Amino acid sequence: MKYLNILLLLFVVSTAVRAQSSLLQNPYSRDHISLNGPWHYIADPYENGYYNYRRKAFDEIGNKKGGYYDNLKQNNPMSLIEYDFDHAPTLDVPGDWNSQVEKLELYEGTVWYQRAFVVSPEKGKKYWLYFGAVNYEAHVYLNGKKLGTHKGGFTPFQFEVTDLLHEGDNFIVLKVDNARHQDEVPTVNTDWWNYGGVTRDVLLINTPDSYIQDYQLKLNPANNKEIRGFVKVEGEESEVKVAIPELKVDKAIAVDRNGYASFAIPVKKVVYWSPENPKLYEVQISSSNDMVLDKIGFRTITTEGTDILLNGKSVFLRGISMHEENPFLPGRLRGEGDIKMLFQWAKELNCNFIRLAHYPHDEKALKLADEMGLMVWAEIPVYWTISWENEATYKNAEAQLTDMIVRDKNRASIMIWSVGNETPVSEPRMKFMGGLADKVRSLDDSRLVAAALEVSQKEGEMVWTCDDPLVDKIDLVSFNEYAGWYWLTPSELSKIKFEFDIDKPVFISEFGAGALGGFHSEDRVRWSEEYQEDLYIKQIKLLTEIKQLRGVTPWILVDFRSPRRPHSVYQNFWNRKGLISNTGDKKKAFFILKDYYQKQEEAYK
Ligand code: GCB
Repeated sequence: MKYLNILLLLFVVSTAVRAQSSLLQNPYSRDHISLNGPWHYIADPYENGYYNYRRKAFDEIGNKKGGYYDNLKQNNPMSLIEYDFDHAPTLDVPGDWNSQVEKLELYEGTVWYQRAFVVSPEKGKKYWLYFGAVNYEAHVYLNGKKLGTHKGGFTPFQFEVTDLLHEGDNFIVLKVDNARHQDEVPTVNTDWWNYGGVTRDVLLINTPDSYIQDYQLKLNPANNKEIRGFVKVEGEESEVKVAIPELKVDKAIAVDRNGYASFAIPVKKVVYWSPENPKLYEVQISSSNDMVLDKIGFRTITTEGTDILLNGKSVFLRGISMHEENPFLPGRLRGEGDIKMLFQWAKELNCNFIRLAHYPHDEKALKLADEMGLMVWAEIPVYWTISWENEATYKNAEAQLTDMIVRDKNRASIMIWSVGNETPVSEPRMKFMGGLADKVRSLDDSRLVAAALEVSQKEGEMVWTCDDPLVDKIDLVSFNEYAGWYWLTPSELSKIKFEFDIDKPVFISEFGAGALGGFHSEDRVRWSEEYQEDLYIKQIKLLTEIKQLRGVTPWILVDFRSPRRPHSVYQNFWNRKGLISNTGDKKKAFFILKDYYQKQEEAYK
């Protein structure tokens, strides 16, 4: 009997929560209203709004008077309601809470968000609540009803809400929890601030009842005179159309039983996307009653021996790593203007490539990279020591990887999917990371697969290499090395060399040194701009000796906040490896790298 009750309870709980629907491709091109702006919030470190005093979730016991998601109002002066969203302060969405409210700077735990909105839902349409990203775990309620939960702080999720919207007044309540846990992705230990909150846009999207759910257009990696792809529709449709007016493509394609229309369209004169000419074509995808517009670039990226070939031509990736953080807030980037600021700095540095570390950045960043001509390394937060043997952790990482690829697969700028950063070699980790690399290949054959691995010393010599067995499964010998900072000093760099005996392009995904902007020292002592400058000079010398080297993304464009960096004189909870300080000033090393990149640009013309 007891088991039956538990089973029944499980049934009630699971049917009460809606399944998340497959992500709508290109949400911004759909008819939508923005739910950005001020949301009321209540910080709830004890999760009072979720559990009763016996620590039972109100959700599960069906108690309608406890959960904050009921958003009760005190209409009667005698009633006892111990929260009140309408009089609670507000947080801006998008935005993390740490940078908006001083008291929440170091807070990790639950914050409730609430906002009201008015709609007039139209018959015959479907409605979707879309979240660009919420860090880390979100429980979502509309008009008091639970839509579901989502884990992962950097990927989008959505719920269909057609039959839950009211004519007129509606309200959304979110429970957002950014507590760190060992078995999550990322895990408890990182070198960045754990910014919590609704950090990206919230949209209420509507589509026709039968609608275009997803699509992809790309060059056939083996034939650059053919555009391949698919359109996926939901609902009764027998045909879809793909049009690229500038290429005179206008093709009707039959939809199969599963809603897929696959195509291979020959094209004659395509102008290929490249950093020098980031050509994007307007693409129209339409069904009998739906239409989505996009701007898509066409290019191939492959490797041949130690070369990386963009549209068949050898390139050198003049890159820089960056976090999704605005040093002036300081906090998560809050919009296109913020993203543009970072990308323009990268352009000033003569970059043609950016590493969006260590997690998927805002989808708007990828659109901007497409437009600005910056090639991209995109990554998931499989960082340092993940719980390699936990099946649920793997599933979580794989889901984040899949969502990133599904979201961004039409962005020509993305050249490389990275499955993780500095993960320690072991059998279980090999299985985990190898599984992720296989997953990428099963989802996308038009990009390279990589990971930021670690450097290794050859026995008894001052010779360094990367002997991580994961190299066999990926396309680059890509690794981080902190010679001159965590080991050796800049002046000792002349004693070492790098050697690689594998026929793949070598890519250095990180090197760097910390410098406090404005701190100068003729003796080039640690934390001075001169130390960092010297390290860049010596590193570049070392790099030029690696004949297989095809790119670098030094660490990092701008100083960023990190709880791992408490030194009160030099750090003050900032990682100081930025080439630009947290006040936006360029440090001396910026100009060393800029100069090197200018030369590399000439060399690869
Ligand atoms: C690394 C990590 C990066 C850190 C950096 C550092 O290897 O990949 O996330 O911030 O080193 O500054 O130590």
